[in-house]
Amino acid sequence: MAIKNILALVVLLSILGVSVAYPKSSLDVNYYQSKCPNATDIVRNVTEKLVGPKKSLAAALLRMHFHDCFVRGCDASLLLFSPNKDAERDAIPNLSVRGYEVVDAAKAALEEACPNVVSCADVLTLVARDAVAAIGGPWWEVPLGRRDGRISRKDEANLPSPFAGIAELKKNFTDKGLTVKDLVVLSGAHTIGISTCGLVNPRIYNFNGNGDADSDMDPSYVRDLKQRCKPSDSTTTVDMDPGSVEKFDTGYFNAVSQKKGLFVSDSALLKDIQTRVYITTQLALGEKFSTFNKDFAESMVRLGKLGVLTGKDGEIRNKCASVN
Ligand code: HEM
Ligand SMILES: *[C@@H]1O[C@H](CO)[C@@H](O)[C@H](O)[C@H]1NC(C)=O
Ligand SMILES: *[C@@H]1O[C@H](CO)[C@@H](O)[C@H](O)[C@H]1NC(C)=O
Ligand SMILES: *[C@@H]1O[C@H](CO)[C@@H](O)[C@H](O)[C@H]1NC(C)=O
Ligand SMILES: CC(=O)N[C@H]1CO[C@H](CO)[C@@H](O)[C@@H]1O
Repeated sequence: MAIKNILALVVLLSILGVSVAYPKSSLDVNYYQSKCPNATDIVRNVTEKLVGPKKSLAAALLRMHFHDCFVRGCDASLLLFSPNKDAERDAIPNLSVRGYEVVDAAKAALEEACPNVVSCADVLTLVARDAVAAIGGPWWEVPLGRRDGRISRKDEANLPSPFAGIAELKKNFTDKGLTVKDLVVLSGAHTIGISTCGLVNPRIYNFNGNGDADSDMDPSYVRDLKQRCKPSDSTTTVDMDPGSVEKFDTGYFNAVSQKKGLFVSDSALLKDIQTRVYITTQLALGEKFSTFNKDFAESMVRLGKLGVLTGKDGEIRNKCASVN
């Protein structure tokens, strides 16, 4: 009877998803301390060396990490290269992803110091953190121990759309286990970086089929954008936080609050009470007392945990562009 009860309990716990004998391995900031004690310093040194003279790479690397994590989890699937052009990096949202060379350089330096130890998924997560810090943005501890995936498929590269409204964005983030606060905080990443005109033009030329711009945009901002983005031009780039594209600050929230958010998905943050209040609160606190840096650090740690492979899952790739 006792044994039967214990068995019933074990069955019940496993139904509830509680693992009895094998606790799920989790990430740990000290994961490489004994395996490769210099790992984090090596990544930071390489990242600083490459991002220092080319600050625009910081935005590219931050976005690369986001795109990796949103598709199949943070497993470096975005870095895999396919000669058939059918991997994640070949999907439309990835066509403008830049900075692969920084990840490759960091990985190469790690392979010199400790071969086959540090995953590309961890390298990319660290590089994104170090790149943000290298331009004076926040710094945070990165839990480590991710392993690399072996699958990367173009048709799975579903990322939130820049034309998405607030309900869709909230759903996209909460479906991943992130919160509405994570949505507004992580959207603050658009305080750095650029976009191509191709994604902006539908919003400033003929948004509703009547030749007008989206009325959620400030008219003077629309005029500025039209100066830079001509209707037939999809490749010229525009700053997402005009005037401070390489500075990690609350400038983006200021722009959004003035109806100068570049995408529908940026303006959308004014259409939900929670996201709007977050923005107005950060602006009221001012640059000095804003909690944005601290909030960003916390949300990045959560983003970096999406769908990670740990323990015996996946592999440690030798080269980030190909499976072993
Ligand atoms: C909320 C949903 C989001 C949407 C719809 C969105 C959309 C976009 C789009 C369309 C671009 C321009 C790409 C191009 O021109 O090809 C962009 C750039 C960028 N995004 Fe997002 N994004 C979102 C969230 C995020 C998050 C969560 C992060 C990071 C934590 C991020 C970081 C960036 C950065 C840094 C850039 C500039 C890239 C560069 O300069 O190369 N975005 N985003
Ligand atoms: C870590 O880096 C330092 C400084 O570059 C070096 O002297 C030391 O040998 C490295 N340690 C290991 C275990 O590789
Ligand atoms: C990182 O760079 C610093 C400063 O240049 C140097 O002192 C340190 O030895 C480097 N660390 C590693 C592990 O390469
Ligand atoms: C976002 O939500 C929309 C609407 O439900 C859905 O069509 C789209 O696939 C979602 N995208 C992501 C990245 O989850
Ligand atoms: C930067 C980068 O590697 N982007 C790739 C995205 O996909 C296109 C199409 O396959 C590649 O040409 C780019 O190299």
